[in-house]
Amino acid sequence: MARRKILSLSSARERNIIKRLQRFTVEVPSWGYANTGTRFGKFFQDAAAVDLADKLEDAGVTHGCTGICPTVAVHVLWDFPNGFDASVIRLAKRNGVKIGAINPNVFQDQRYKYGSVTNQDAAIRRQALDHIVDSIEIGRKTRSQYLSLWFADGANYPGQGDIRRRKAWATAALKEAHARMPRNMTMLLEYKPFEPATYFTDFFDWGSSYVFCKAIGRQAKVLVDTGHHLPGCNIEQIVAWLIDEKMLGGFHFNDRKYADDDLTVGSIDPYQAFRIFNEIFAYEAEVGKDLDIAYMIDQSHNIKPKVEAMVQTVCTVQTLVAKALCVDRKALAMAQKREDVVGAEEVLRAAFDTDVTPLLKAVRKALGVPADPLKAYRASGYERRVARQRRAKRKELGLTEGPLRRRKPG
Ligand code: PSV
Ligand code: MN
Repeated sequence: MARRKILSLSSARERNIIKRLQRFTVEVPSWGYANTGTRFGKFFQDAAAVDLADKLEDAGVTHGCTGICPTVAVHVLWDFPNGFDASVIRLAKRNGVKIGAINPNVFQDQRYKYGSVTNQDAAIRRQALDHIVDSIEIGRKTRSQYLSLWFADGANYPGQGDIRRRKAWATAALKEAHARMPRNMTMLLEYKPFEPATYFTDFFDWGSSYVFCKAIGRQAKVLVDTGHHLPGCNIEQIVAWLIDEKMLGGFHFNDRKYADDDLTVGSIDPYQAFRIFNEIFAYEAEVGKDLDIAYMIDQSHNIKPKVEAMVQTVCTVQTLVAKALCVDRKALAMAQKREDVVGAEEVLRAAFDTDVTPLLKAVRKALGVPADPLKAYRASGYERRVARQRRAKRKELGLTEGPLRRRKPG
């Protein structure tokens, strides 16, 4: 059985782990702070963000507690419904964060019923491309490193669309977008096997994103959303291949049980997230430098309080990163060489079973954040305060979304 290890923090190896943890950051999504839910409805929360200012405030609090999420991904149409206003850059700064990945939205307009960049109508493809180019311009102003693309394009019925022509249209549009990007911007191309399309999606798996990226240009890379795979898929193998091909652009972390459930990272299968991080740190150990990839969270909670859920998620990611950094690479290599199958697996399990609390304490001390971020956040009274403020704000704006008041019994 794998033994539970307690780290002493005295060795050079442990000091290196702490340093790597200090450099590790993960981006939060603005949409994780708003009232969101399933297609069957939303359960509204008073404390949920009303607008981008609230989202940035929540992101600032998340970063303040954890010290490792200095950037916020934005979804253009959700966050800038009246157009982009450069004052958000200052607003973000005031909250101690920066604008991160820019996510265009080419899936909500009625004209995209039969596709956006894959639509047979050239005018609709142009509309989608124009929006992506506008998003690139926003990214230029906010100095964002990433343009993050997800397409709902697909078909619901066999025979509905010409698969190869759609592929060609998407490639042409994204090549054009790529040509408009600043040199320091990376285009992240996400995939998803189904939903909302049910027969096929045009960007359906890592292979399709890889093929698109290769055709689009050097600044296009694959984005792995951990919730976007068919059951049983070996995600860490995909990650290892993409690393090896220098095509891994970033992650959208979340967990899933049945489909794209948007569950909290590690709530269902923490060992899978650990195995993904293990592939990343195995490569970093081999080449002696950090991989340049975007670590991002993509979760929208219908039930959990938003900021609490985000702090919990960020801490879970950090814990799993710490565990993956504890893998004894030399012992693993030796076990693999000897074909010691049980021994090799035990090396991984020992790392996964390591109590990383002392490591996390040391890292948080160095970052100047509370030793227990979730506890500190809960004790801060932030949620109660913003619930009051945002209730009043909704009333003033005439917004009806808000939880039903509990009736007094009897
Ligand atoms: C689609 O399911 C997705 O994963 C994309 O990343 C979107 O941008 C995001 O979710 C919206 O919630
Ligand atoms: Mn995603």
